[in-house]
Amino acid sequence: MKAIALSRRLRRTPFSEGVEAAGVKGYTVYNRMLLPTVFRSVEEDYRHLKDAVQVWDVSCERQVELRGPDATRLMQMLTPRDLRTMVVGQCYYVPIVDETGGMLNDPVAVKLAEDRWWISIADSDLLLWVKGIAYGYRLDVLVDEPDVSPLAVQGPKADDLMADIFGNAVRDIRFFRFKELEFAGRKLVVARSGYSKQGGFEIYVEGSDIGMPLWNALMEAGKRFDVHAGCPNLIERIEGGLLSYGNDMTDDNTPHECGLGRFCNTQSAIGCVGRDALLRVAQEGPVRQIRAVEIHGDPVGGCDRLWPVMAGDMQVGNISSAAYSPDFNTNVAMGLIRMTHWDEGSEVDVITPDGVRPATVRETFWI
Ligand code: THG
Repeated sequence: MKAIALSRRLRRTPFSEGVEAAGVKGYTVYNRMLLPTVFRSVEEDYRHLKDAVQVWDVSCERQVELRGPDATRLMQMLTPRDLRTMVVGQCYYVPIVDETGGMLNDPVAVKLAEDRWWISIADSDLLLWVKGIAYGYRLDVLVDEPDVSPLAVQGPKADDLMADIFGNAVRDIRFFRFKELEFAGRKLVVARSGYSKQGGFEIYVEGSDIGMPLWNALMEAGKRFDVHAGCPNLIERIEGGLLSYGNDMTDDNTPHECGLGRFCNTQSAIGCVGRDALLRVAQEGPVRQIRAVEIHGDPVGGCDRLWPVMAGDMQVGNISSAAYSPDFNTNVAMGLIRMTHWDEGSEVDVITPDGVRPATVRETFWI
């Protein structure tokens, strides 16, 4: 593929200068913003993520801010996860559904105050849907995209590096909780979360002007931990079963098909616009669901279109993400699999661009 043209429509980030200086080798586009995909090689980045600590420019996880008396009411209209027990200082992974129960996004919701939320979105134009609902229901709430860019610090040495910058208070932040901690005289939201299974934090960098100062501080303090610029890693996220909106699911899928039923309390999520539709589909249960799939044989290339999953002549699913895993010495993959073949150990064939491969359906992911 040829290089992609840059323009105002493809947004740079507050950290782009640092990303380029670190030798970024590839990008994707996410929420119309640059998202690095590789620095050294996907395999080297993977090894380093599991052994050390990386700083990730995930500015493309844009925030939809809800502010005002109806902010919490609006947030509950968007998701079938019951938010009533969620307290200020917590983050929730929340399916967002439309009126048919179709997935519109799978963001992290951050409860900043009783009347103020950030929705840290995956790759779809959620702002438009949220503004439409706020206006259509005449809600007393402001909805906009603030100047907030997440910077993730991921890997086994993340606690030590973050403690150097923000103090030992970071060590006490619980999973999916945040504290407001100071950098350069500014209070920043620092959460224990991130798009890897290696542990770490996300700093919601409020104000683009402190982007590079924070990036540089992390890189300087991180020298003794072998810090490197990194990015969400394809291999590691498939091993961990982390879904990628637009790749592994779309608005054609319900949260239950995505395996996100554990984040739905549809019965008690009063106000959710997709509630009636989801109550219907939850009653029946899904007939296809995202599963881990082990593809046997030589390493497969990345998956830039759906690969049919076959049982004899019958198509029983699709692979949406795949990569060779050095740690598990097999091709790890995920995809929607019909219920007739979704049980642990089901033997299937995957039609990859370079031939048909035997594969085994798994009930759990690798990490
Ligand atoms: N962090 C933040 N914003 C994001 C992402 C993120 N926006 C885009 C994208 N990632 C949204 N998708 C996900 C997918 C998975 C998780 C978070 C966001 C995730 N899942 C954990 C898991 O499945 O193991 C934990 C879920 C839980 O137990 O609550 O972290 O990464 N800010």
